Amino acid sequence: MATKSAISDLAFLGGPPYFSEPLHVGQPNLVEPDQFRTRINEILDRRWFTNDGTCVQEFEQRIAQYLGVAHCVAICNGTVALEILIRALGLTGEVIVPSFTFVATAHALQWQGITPVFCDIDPSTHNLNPDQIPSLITSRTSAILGVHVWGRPCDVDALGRLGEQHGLDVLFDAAHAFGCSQGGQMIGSNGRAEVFSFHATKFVNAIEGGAITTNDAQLADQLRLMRNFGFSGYDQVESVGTNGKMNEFSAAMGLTCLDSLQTLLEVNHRNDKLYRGFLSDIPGVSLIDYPATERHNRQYIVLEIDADTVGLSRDQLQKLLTAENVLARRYFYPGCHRMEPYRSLYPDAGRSLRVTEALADRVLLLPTGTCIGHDQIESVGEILSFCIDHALEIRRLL
Ligand code: T4K
Repeated sequence: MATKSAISDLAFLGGPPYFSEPLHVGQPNLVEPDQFRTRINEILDRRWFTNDGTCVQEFEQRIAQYLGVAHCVAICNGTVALEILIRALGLTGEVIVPSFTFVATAHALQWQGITPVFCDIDPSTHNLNPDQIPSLITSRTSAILGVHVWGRPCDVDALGRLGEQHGLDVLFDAAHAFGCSQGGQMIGSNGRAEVFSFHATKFVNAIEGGAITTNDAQLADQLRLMRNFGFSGYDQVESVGTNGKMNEFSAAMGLTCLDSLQTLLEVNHRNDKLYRGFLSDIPGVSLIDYPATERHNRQYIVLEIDADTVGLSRDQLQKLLTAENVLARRYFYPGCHRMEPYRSLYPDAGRSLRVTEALADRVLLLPTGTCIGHDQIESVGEILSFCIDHALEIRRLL
């Protein structure tokens, strides 16, 4: 580690990087590698690698139980899970969705010829603003797809009411929200169904993985058929389907993470508290809040940077941190509507997405998880403070 006493010590300005190894946003959590190895050996011995194997079934049961939902259908990743759900619900035409989300949410719709209609968000929750939705509903609208961004719940009641009033399906992208609650109930039972991601970077990871959870038995049956080419038995195909199956090795990783769930929660909450302590006195830098009465995974350390107060833009801060090997990220910059193909297809979308665009310029994520501890978090805080204390001089040199 190299300490900073003058701005020429900053790695961006030629000094040595503070950290010799990069700190990532999203380095996978694996607390008990030996448990994973044991499971892998058992899978190898069983010679059953995919197609609704023992580990996948256990993974589904444990998730359903933990979330208090009737059905969990494991899928190979969150994106394919969204695609399968969208098809199973028979969505068509247009679907209302935030632009402030990972691009997979929009792609899952566009991939199936459905137009994502981007809706602005509430600046205090970063989630869909229900007040903006009625003006976006047309005769082609078939659903509202909410995203629980950072695991903070959408206003599910308001979205549900809008769905009822306008005859629209309501479904949720809960990719960030495993282990989070809404109104005291674990996220997983809202709307027609909810979709989780268990990508390697997620709170609970299955290397690549996803799941759809629902209380609708008929829908769950349909999802199971669709993820397996429509097969209901040997040589028997009921409907068009795809290959969305989760394999046993992924489920083994998922189960191993579920075994460590309590530790993962404690580590993330500890890190969140440490960051709050080390960053609390830095003017212009605020860490987003989580509802105090809800359960939350604290998987993301999300800062909002007020460039005017800080004296440096979010992007300048990101560059300074990256040079020190703190790989801070700008999720979900620049917003789906400013990415292709949406930018070309809907060039005017930004006019009604003012909050999204402003937020996309402010948000910066810092590393957390089991690969980072007290000293590193303190150092990240010190680097940020140092840069902001010297903002004027640094800006002249950038
Ligand atoms: N909906 C929402 C709201 C989502 O956020 C996502 C996924 C989805 C749907 C779709 O679910 P999946 O189909 O992915 O299951 C990452 C993830 O790839 C993506 O899963 C996630 N959201 C998104 C928010 O973040 P990137 O492009 O930022 O990931 P990447 O590869 O840069 O990894 C982040 C950091 O983690 C890197 O600095 C390196 C480190 N890393 C990563 C991997 C994979 C490791 O150290 N080891 C690893 O194995 O998208």
